[in-house]
Formats: sequence, C-alpha cells, structure tokens
Amino acid sequence: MTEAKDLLLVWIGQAGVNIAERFWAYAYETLGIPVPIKTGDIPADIDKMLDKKLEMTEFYTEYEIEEARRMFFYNLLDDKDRASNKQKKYIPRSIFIDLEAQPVRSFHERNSHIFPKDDFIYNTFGSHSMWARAKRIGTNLKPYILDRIQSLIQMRAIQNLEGIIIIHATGGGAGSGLLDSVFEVLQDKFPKVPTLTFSIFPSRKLSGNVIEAYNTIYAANSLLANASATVLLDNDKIINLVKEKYQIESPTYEDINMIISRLIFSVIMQIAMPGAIIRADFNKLFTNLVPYKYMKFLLAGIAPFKFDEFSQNSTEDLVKELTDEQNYMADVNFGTGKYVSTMYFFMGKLGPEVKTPLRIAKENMDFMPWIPTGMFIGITPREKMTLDGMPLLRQGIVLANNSAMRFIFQRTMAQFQVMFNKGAFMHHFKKENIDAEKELKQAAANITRMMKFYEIAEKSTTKKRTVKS
Ligand SMILES: Nc1nc2c(ncn2[C@@H]2O[C@H](COP(=O)(O)OP(=O)(O)OP(=O)(O)O)[C@@H](O)[C@H]2O)c(=O)[nH]1
Ligand SMILES: [Mg+2]
Repeated sequence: MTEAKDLLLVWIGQAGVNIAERFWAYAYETLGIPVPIKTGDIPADIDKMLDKKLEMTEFYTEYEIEEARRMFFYNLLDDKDRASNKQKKYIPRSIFIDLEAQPVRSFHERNSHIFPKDDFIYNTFGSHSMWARAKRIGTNLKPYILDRIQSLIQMRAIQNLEGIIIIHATGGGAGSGLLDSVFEVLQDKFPKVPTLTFSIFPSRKLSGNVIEAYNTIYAANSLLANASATVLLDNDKIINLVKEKYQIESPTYEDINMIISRLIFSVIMQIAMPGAIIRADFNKLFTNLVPYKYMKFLLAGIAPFKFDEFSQNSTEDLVKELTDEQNYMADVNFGTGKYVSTMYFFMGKLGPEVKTPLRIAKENMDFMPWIPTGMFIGITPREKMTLDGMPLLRQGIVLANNSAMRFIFQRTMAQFQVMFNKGAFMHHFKKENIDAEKELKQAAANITRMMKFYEIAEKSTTKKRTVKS
C-alpha cells in the first residue's frame, strides 16, 4: 500500500472559479460520489448510493476509487449525521480566491451545499483587470489567505500535502496579481511542496483586454520563480479543437472548461493511481519533465479529444491522436521545436503493447539529443471504464516539454513590447506606487532568458550540459 497523498486545489480568478464548477461536478460523477444534498431535501442513504455508483464506475478498482476520493475530498461523518442517517459528506479539498465578489458569490449560491463558505476568499472591489490593483489587494489579503489555507488543511485533515495545483488565467488581474500573493504565501508556508499550475495564456482572438499582455508578463515571471511546472493552455486553440472534433459552431467557455477539467482531472488521477503498471507520482512528474528550473513549461493533449459514447478508438488511433502536434491545447508553431521530455499516460482497455505504436511515433519526433530517454509511459489497464457517467474504452494524455512552446511567450512579448515602448498604461501602476517600468523590464528580461535557455538547448547537438539553471 502506498502512503496517502493529499493535494490542495487552488482556483484563482474568474477563469479558475468557472473551471472549478465544471471540474468538481466531473469529479463527483466520475468517482461515483453523490453530490451533497441541499438543505431541505430528504437525505438518502449515501452508503447505499455509493455502493450502487461504485458498480457503475468500473474504470477504477474499489481501492483506487477510495484513494482518489480520499485525495480529492474530505469525508465528513459527523456525530449528528451518524445518529440520523449515516450521512457521508464528501467535501472537496479546494479553495477559491478572487477579487470580484459577484462571480464567487453566485458560484457559492449555486453550490453552497457542496463548498463551505470558508472555502471562498474574495474582495468587494475587483481589480479592473489590473495586476497592480490585484497585487495591492492581494498583499493585504495575504494573512487572510494564509489563515484560510491553514484552517482548510486542518479541517479537511490534509496530513501529507504532496502537491498544490493552481488553476488561473494569466491575463486576468486576479490571475496574475493575486497569483503572486498566493505564491508568496505558499512559498513561505510550504517551501518544499511542489506546485503544478494550469495556466490559461491570452489567446489571439479571445483576449478581452489590451492590458492582458502586461498581466501575463507579470504572471509568467511569477510562474518562472515559483511554479514547479506549468501546463500552458490556450482558449483559442481549445475552441478550434472543439469546433473541429465536436462540430460545434460556436463553442462556449462551458465547452472549453469541460475539456480543461477533464485534462486536470486525468493528470491528477494518473499521479494518484496505485494500480498503474508504471506509476507516476507528483515528484516523478517534475523529475521527468523538468530538467532545469526554467525549463518547466508544458504542452498538454488528451485523446480521444472527442469523448462520447461512440469514442471507441483503437490503441493505435489513440497514440496517433496523442502524438499529433496539432492536438496540443496551446497554439504553437513547431518549426524548429524539439522535445526535452514527454510523459504519456494511458488508461483503459490496453496494456504494455501501447509502447509499440509510441516507439514508432517517437522516430518522427524531434528530441533534444542530450536527453537520454525523453519518453515516460504510464499505463493503467482496465477492462471497462466510465468517465463523467459515460462509457469509454481507453483514454490517453500527454504532457510534453518542447522548446516550441516559447512561441506562446514570444507572442505575448511582442504585444507587450509595443505597449511598453510607448509607456502605455503606466499611470495605472504609478497610482499604486509601483515602479512598473523597472519591474516589467526585469520580468521581460527573465522571460527572454528562459526562452533563450530553450533555444540554446534546442541547438545543442552534444550530450554535454549546455545550460545552467
Ligand atoms: N477557459 C476559460 N477562460 C476564461 C474563462 N473566463 C475567463 N477566461 C479567460 O481568462 C482571461 C481573463 O481572466 P479572468 O480569469 O476572467 O480574470 P480574473 O483572474 O478574474 O481577473 P480580473 O481581471 O481581476 O477579473 C481572458 O483571457 C479570458 O479569455 C473561463 O470560464 N474559461
Ligand atoms: Mg475577475
């Protein structure tokens, strides 16, 4: 038996909160946990419901389901419930931090029976999409954020915090400025706990706001300094994939959030699965994917992307979809890009034979020559599985560290540079007593250095160590 692992999920800003709503619905459904009952409803015998649900959730073994339930949720069985109806209540180990009250309040209103009100931190005044405002409010909120996280850890019985997962959009004021304050709190309190972020970078078409480039430069700098690894997500790209594969003409945030939730859930489940032939864990993820501190930006893909009751792809189809660079959830021009490392995880009706098509695919993938293996494969074989209430034969996910990802940063840097050179919007920072000219210049220099690391590594042809972290 493996040691219990505890994770904490931190959702920041509107994008974070929106994705959380979809994610937790998905987690309840897939793990066969009945959604808690709203006060006033007659409580059912949840033990019975859990057993029934377990039969439906054939993807995971009973032990794994228990493990996963334990990892995501705190199982509250209080005396009052015990006396009345053996009511089990699974409460997510999760915290929501935003600056605008309205989206958080309405989220809580809809879900007050699931999330205790202490799980929400918000402020009456929003950031107006400004990093500077969000940073100021975030700095004031730091003691409160620390207090909430500490009591959450205590109340949800988080004993062995193995990793923290942060979900946010870099273009938002909260998703950038608050992110920085959250990192400060986490680094101070849990300096050794690795942090994986799922970060939505501004899209070419969807970004609502010119200021997103400034926010993103700040956020990227923060991620560079603090995250153990960052999965890069791009709304435009996900929209295109949804359009193409689901044939939906105008995908909504709901549609995108569904895909992002499935990716986050699947990555976490892979980290947690004790039943896999080759197991990954949180630390192995970083050891395999992040060779140097600054080379930590990952591309992600999921197959079958189109997930419905008809998605019964063969193992070969799955590998084909997963190794097709067009299917990563970020808009990248692969050009001269080379892989530093990749991790492929498979679940469902398949076994080690999946390695054969992967090895064949690898021959056409450009790996950096100084990395010895570069491909990690995790397999969790299952006869049958059900995800989010739907039967699925097999599923795969990929996390890839490829130097081509620097084009995402180049795009934002180009937008940023045009505004910065003209001194645009600097007065907003001055109002908050922030020397943005200096700070942004430094942040941009750090990002340029990171991109250079990737570029040098890409050009290196020897196995000799060429970059230093
Ligand atoms: N995938 C996805 N992206 C979103 C969603 N809501 C907003 N975004 C994107 O997130 C970016 C803006 O960030 P938000 O999360 O709205 O902002 P915030 O972090 O709340 O910060 P504020 O500026 O303080 O409101 C834009 O690029 C949006 O396209 C969502 O529900 N799903
Ligand atoms: Mg907001």
